[in-house]
Amino acid sequence: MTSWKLRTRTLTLDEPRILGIVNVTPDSFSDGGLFLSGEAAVEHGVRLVAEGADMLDLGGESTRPQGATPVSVDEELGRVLPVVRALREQLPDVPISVDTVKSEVAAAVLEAGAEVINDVSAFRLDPRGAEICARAGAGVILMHSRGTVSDMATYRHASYGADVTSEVLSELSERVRAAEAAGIGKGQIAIDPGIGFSKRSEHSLAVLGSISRLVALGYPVVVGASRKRFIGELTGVSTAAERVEGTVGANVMALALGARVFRVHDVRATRHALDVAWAILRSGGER
Ligand code: HH2
Repeated sequence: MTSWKLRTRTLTLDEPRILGIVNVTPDSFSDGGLFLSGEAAVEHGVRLVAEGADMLDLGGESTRPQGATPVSVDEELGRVLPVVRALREQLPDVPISVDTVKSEVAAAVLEAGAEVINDVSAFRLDPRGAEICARAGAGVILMHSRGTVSDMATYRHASYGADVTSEVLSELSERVRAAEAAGIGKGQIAIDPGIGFSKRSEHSLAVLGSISRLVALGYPVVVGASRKRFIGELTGVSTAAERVEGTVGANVMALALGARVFRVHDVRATRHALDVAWAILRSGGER
């Protein structure tokens, strides 16, 4: 898969792509409250693009492991819609993705110019989102998770047999089939193993280590390892915002194993690392 069809354009994937995270939330696990005002969020997005982000992912509802607080449609829209509009104006060439599980939010942000809907439930929690994305021709990220917004990043549903990746693959494939049945084109879909979502560290490591099995499904693979708990556990860094080196290591490995889109908070470090890793991979003739 060398490209990904978004709402009004196509993103080529012949080089690693970085999705910079802009959390317009009071409670996100590593940067909650930092960019809650619209102005701060826009400024942050502009900075991430200057640092090398190819796209921006805006989120108005956290899924934090300590139990996220679900927000209403109005509240979520109040957070993200002004930021989508302002970024469209200031950075018309940068595709905007919105991280939401609500079809009403998806409809409004697509109308306002978003190119991608990033649904951490892969339209499991609100299947109407798939129809809305199909009608708009939007790009979608279908992420593997189990449970609700409040508990999907906890361990409540983190029980797997010996082959974690097979279970993730089969649950994700079911979501891909549902999305395609709703009318979303194959070329519009990217898939994401959902690092840390209903997964203990050993589960996250297992799916990352076998990410080539996701790549083999034929959809672009997105990885969201940024600052997550398994990195804290492996490095002993308890403060999430200080996990940049571990994040870079995870993303470089995921690139080597075939992932092409990297959802990160720390754009500058990731850009430099992925560009160097990619140059090495290409010089060895791998793609
Ligand atoms: N992880 C988070 C949120 N959205 N989307 C995709 N596609 N993949 C991910 O791994 C992913 C995601 C959690 O990270 P963050 O947005 O920083 O935190 P919070 O959910 O607390 O806002």
